[in-house]
Amino acid sequence: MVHWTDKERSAVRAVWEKVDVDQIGSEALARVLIVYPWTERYFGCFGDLFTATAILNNPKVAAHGKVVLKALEGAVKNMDNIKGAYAALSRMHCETLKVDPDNFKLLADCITITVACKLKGALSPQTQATWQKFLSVVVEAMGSQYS
Ligand code: HNI
Repeated sequence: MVHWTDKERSAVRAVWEKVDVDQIGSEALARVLIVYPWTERYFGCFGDLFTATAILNNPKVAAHGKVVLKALEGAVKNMDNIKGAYAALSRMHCETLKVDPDNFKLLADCITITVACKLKGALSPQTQATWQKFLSVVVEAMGSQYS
């Protein structure tokens, strides 16, 4: 089981409190689709994803980005059992959506970059380290039901 110090718990909470879920979610998902274009294959019903501009202005990308980031709240609130909190979501991504689990890390990196663009100097290297530790546990949990 992952061990969290009190300092790490409060660092994760502090970043989360500064995150505007709607904005960061939309921007992070758009970033994944632009930087790693092969991820578009999972979003065939989202309409026009042909250019970066189209992705950035696509309302379905924006809406889904919010849904994904809102799901992170479950991890922030269950830091001692992220795997349990994400078991059903992991199974769904594996069995129904058939998302390659390598993509979870790509999304996590895009979330960190989007958060960093917003927080700027407020995201110290130490806070970034803790935030990335947190997201790596999320990535592992999202991959936990793949066999
Ligand atoms: Ni993901 C649906 C959370 C990574 C492709 N995804 C969801 C839903 C949540 C969610 C919540 C909605 C579930 C429901 O309807 O019951 N996704 C997460 C989280 C991560 C993640 C927390 C990683 C941190 N998803 C990814 C990645 C991809 C992905 C990396 C593909 C590259 N997700 C999808 C697709 C759907 C989806 C596709 C269904 C979308 C739709 O509306 O049809």
